[in-house]
Amino acid sequence: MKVGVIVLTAIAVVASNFCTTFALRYTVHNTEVTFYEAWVQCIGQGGYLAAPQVALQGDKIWDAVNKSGNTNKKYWLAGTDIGQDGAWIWISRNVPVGGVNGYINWASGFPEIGDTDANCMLLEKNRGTPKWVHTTCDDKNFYVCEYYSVN
Ligand SMILES: [Ca+2]
Repeated sequence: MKVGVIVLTAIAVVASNFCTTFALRYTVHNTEVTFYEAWVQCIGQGGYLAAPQVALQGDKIWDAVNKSGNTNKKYWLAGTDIGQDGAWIWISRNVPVGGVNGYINWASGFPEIGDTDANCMLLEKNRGTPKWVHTTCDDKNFYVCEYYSVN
C-alpha cells in the first residue's frame, strides 16, 4: 500500500511539471522601458517577466517575438545578477538561471564576469539566432511577459 502511494505521488509531480512547461503563454511588449519597469509591468498585467527554463520555452518566446515583427530589437527577460556578480537568477521565479533544467542560451562571450554595470538579461538576435546578452538595467528595451494558463 505504501509503495502505491509513493508511485502516485511521483506521477503527480511529473504531471505538474509537464503542465508548467506547456501551459505558459507569452506576450511581447513593444514599448521601451527599463528592466525594473518591465518586471513591474508584467506583474501589473497578471504575469511575470519571461524566464525561459527549457529550450521549448525559449523557442516559444522567439516565435512570439517573430509574430510581433521586431526581431532586430532587444527584449528584457527576467535574468539578473544584480545581487551578486556572475550569480544569474530568474528574478520572477527565484531560481538560478540554468539551475533547474540546465538550459542556458547565452551568446558567445556571455555572461561576462566582473561586469558589475551589466546586470540584466536581454534576448536579441545574435549572429542570426536568438541569444541572451546583458546590459545595464536602466537601459530601455522592449520586453516579454509570461502567463500561466489553466489547462
Ligand atoms: Ca553583472
